[in-house]
Amino acid sequence: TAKLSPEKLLCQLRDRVNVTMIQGSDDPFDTSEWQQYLPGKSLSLTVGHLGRCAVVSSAGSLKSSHLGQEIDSHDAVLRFNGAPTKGFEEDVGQKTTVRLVNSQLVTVEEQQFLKEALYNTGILIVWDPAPYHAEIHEWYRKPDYNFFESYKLYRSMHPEQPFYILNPKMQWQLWDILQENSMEHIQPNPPSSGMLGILIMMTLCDEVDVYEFLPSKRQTDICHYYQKFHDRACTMGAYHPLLFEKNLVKHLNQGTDEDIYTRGKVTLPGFRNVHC
Ligand code: NCC
Repeated sequence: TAKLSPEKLLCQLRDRVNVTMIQGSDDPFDTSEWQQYLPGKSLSLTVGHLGRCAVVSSAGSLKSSHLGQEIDSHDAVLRFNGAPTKGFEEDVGQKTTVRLVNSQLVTVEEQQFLKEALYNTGILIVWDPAPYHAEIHEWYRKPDYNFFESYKLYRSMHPEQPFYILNPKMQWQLWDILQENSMEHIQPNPPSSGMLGILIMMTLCDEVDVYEFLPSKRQTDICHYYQKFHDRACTMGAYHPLLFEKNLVKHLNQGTDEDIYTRGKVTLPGFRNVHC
């Protein structure tokens, strides 16, 4: 299959990927118990109209980037999993508007998740790998990590902090588009938190700057800017179709190659500015 033009691809993403959060009216969640836990207000109402947004990957190449001020100049900043700002402000900034976490972190690292202050800032969103195009109730019975009890516990400890569950449908709608636009066969594993976060911000913002998802000249085997751990799979992907995600994002970039090289920066339009 031939690759779609960037314009057509943006339309496919806008029209076929349904970025929604689980609501109290969604089938297995429409119980009185879940009504107490799920946020009453929608995500878009909670964040309001956002202009320029930044998505900050957790890549080691953010180290010594001095991008902190530039990142904080955005109206909203999305970060991932346990990526800290404290002590790294110079390179990654200090603003956190949304934090997207995977269900593994919420369950396997539950103790840290429940006690570490870094999770208490901004809006939290958790996602879990669902079976390919599964219905919500099928996924609910068999989540990849059973994070629901931990979610409820966190909600009762921090009732004022907005905390959403990403509707799992979107991961496979996005995966299908990744597969259709790749020459090779992709393993049927869901996209990375990075790619999901980019789509979330494209639905909420006028414009999205993504930092160090496409690696700059600072590219390194160091997995995260906040850890000493080395693993090339972090940048290239092993479980997640990271390489295909990065090719797609490169194809959609409206910024310059120079910005990728020096700042690891890609600029994408928000879906409300995509005209099909
Ligand atoms: O490492 P992780 O991702 O938290 O990184 C968040 C997103 O940043 C982008 N990234 C990261 C490192 C790197 N060198 N290059 C990058 O482009 C990716 O887009 C990535 O998604 C995840 O996607 O949720 C992931 O989570 C970790 C881990 O579960 C969490 O950090 C919590 O501890 C996974 N690592 C392991 O399971 C060991 C990782 O595979 C995917």
